[in-house]
Amino acid sequence: MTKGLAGGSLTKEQLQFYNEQGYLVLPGLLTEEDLSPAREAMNEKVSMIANELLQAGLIDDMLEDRPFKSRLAELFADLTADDFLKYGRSWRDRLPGYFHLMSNPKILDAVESLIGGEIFANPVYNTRPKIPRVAAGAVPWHQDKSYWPDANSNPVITVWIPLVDANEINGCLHIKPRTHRKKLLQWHQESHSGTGYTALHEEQLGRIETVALPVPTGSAILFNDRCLHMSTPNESDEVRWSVDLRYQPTDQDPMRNHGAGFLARSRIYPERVATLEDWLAERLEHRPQESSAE
Ligand SMILES: O=C(O)CCC(=O)C(=O)O
Repeated sequence: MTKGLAGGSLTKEQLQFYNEQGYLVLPGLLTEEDLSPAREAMNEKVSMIANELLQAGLIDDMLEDRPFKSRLAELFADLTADDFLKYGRSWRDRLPGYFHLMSNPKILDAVESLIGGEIFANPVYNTRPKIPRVAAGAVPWHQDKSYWPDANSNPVITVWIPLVDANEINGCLHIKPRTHRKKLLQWHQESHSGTGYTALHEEQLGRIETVALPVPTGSAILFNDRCLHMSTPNESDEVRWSVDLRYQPTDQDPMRNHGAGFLARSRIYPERVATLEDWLAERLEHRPQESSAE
């Protein structure tokens, strides 16, 4: 495979595939070591939830010895979808593990191939603990842009990463290739999951085939915020853990009303790249120490 012309890690063939098809799968991009800070953050949250359930008398065992892939599912096995959704259908906790993952050079190298070396990590990042039997686990067809219709930011690149093997049983991502240059379609808010996902009607999907994207742990699926995608229900007994991270060029709308993103990479101003402390403090701009009096 030949290296692409732009900076970044993608080959010419990968770039060509992304440009034509509107998505790209990078199998096994990340190692266990790359994923472990984010997994730690997820474990921390699960323990917090287990403790709350215990205090509320909803469970009598925090299941601390259970593996990452099943503990959360087991905690809610005898509870209702509403009990689960109290914690949200997806989580956006500001825990260090997520910053480390979002700043991972392997991810940024791939993104750099698509948008160049000035990379802003968009404030919208989600952990998705898709547990069995909860309708909100299945995400209807949508374009991510429907969640920020007024934002002047284009492209926003999603990097979707599973922390367990994602397959057609536990509800992997599905995509409609070549939809990445579409305009924003008229969406509606669905009402059956109880969480108000944005959704499209069947007749808006056109005749383009659907591609299921089963991928092993640590793979990355890249696509932009116009590309049609969805995920199916989790029919397994375990949790389909994933994160979706987002990046955009630094000259785009930082979407402040969605939270504080951060400067993840700058080839021009490397000294301005956010530190963990900047991110935890939700500082939007990161300047070198000596120029802070400007
Ligand atoms: O992880 C999923 O099931 C859906 C993800 C998704 O829709 C997204 O990342 O925009």
